[in-house]
Amino acid sequence: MNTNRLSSTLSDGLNAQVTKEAAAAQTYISFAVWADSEGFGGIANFLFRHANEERNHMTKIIEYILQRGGRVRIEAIPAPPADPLTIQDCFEKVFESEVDNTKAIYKLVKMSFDEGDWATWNFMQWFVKEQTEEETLAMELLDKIKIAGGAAASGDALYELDRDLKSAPDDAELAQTKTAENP
Ligand code: OFO
Repeated sequence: MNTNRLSSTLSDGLNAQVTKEAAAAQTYISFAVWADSEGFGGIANFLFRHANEERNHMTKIIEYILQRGGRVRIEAIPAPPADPLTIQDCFEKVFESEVDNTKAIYKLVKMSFDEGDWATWNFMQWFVKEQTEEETLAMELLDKIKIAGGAAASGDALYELDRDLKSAPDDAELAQTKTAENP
């Protein structure tokens, strides 16, 4: 008896997303290693923590596929992109990578909608919200580097940014999660 509740299209799509989340984790790790070797331990710490979030996303999808009786395929992870040139370049690449991942998530949402697979559609809504948070977080990084002076940021400004990011929260607060009592 076939107990697999995922279509082969969605199974392929979700498995591809498993690899994509793993690739995102590798990208954050490689940027963290780069930042650390450039002397930015606080930024490295932030990026390492974020790599763990990406691994959690990967695990979340793996668990969902298994829950639905599907087959998980663990595949090769593509190599991370080249090292950033500057902290600004690093944050720009983080933003681009998040937008790219958001597009992949939206495709899965559309695929599940088109198939009427409401369980997967419902599961994917968590990722839609998460990607909004991640894009906001990446935009905040870009704002911070802009305030620090962008590509021409001084040593002092970068020092402060590095110190702040060491203890910055991993999640961005979304306007939609605010309430009148807790604005
Ligand atoms: Fe998995 O959220 Fe970023 O990419």
